[in-house]
Amino acid sequence: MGLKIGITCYPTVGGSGVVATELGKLLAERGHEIHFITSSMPFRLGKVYHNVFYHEVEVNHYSVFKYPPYDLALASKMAEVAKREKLDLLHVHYAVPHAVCAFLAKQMLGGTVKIVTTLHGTDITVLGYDPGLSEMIRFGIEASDAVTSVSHSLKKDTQNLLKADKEIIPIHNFVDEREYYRRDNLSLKKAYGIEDDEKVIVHISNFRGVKRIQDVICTFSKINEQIPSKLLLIGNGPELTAACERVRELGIQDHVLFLGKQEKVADLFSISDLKILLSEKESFGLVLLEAMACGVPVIGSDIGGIPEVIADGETGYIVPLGDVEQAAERAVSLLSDSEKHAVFSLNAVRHVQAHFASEKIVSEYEDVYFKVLSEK
Ligand code: GMT
Repeated sequence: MGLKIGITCYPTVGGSGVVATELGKLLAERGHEIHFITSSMPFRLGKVYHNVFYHEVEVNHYSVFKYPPYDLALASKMAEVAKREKLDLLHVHYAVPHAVCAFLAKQMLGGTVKIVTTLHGTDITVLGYDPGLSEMIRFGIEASDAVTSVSHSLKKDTQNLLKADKEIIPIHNFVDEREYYRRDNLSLKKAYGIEDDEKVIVHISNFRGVKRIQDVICTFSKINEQIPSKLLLIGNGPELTAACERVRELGIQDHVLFLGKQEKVADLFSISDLKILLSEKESFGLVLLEAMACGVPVIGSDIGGIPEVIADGETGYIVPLGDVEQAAERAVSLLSDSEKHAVFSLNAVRHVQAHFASEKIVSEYEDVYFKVLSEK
């Protein structure tokens, strides 16, 4: 039976917006009717879907309010769309403010719509430490009909930090295999001025402090001492200026390419030999999955959900947080052994297919939907 589902996410935040969007597309392909309710268009659908709709949350600016009331506008839009379109459920990504807004919308409707909340990380591992917000986050979780988390680690963090009395169902992230696969892209490598014999290391993030960009640069510098290589830094964010400075200090500016935000990252993974993500907080690390799907082995820190994504010693390596020596050592061992690299690359693709296939993960979300709808 096709369901009518409202989806709300932060359209510009990154991984959570990508997962919410991709999930909506794949659910639509399975015959569900999808209504995105967000502040701006969260996606490029790539084609027209007759059963995907977008409802923009507009916030009017009134001089009496110091801050525009986005949360109220969102709740109101959720209630309006749910009522008019007869939605079965609202699937919100992030507990605050989205689960709380959905609860308000549900109250406005007399309880006729179900709420499924997916926790992505920042709402728990960053905002959860804010005493001014933690009670509200717990409320959003407990007011939901079902709660999922993108990793077992995030489930544990949520339980430890918020002591929320609610079942949390871990559902891992996924990638759309039609987009994330390795393609022949030698001309792109050439266009960037990268020599054939140079290895390409890639890092993608929003350059927030938790991503520890300095560790990425330091690791690369050590790799580059032993192996001719280039570092692709993709994304924008608060630490970017400091990153540029560090690159200059280390005298490796000819080896680092700052590419800014990019959309077609599968094309960039296709010219890459290694992906590194050395964050201090990472509930999942969607970029690791995207890289592995494109046959790129990965090195990640031993925190959060990263060990659930990387098969250590098979698809890449997990290294202690902050241990740039070990990260560089592992990278050099992999990049200097072409046979080993080829095995890791194949393992990476297979690992994604076996554990994070979109078909499997979307079915897990559907099971949650049907379960909440079967309950009173
Ligand atoms: O990593 C970020 O800063 C963005 C953030 C987001 O909300 O999009 O990413 C979180 O959700 C992603 C999708 O589930 C996860 O892959 C990221 O690991 C998670 N980020 C953190 O936990 C820091």
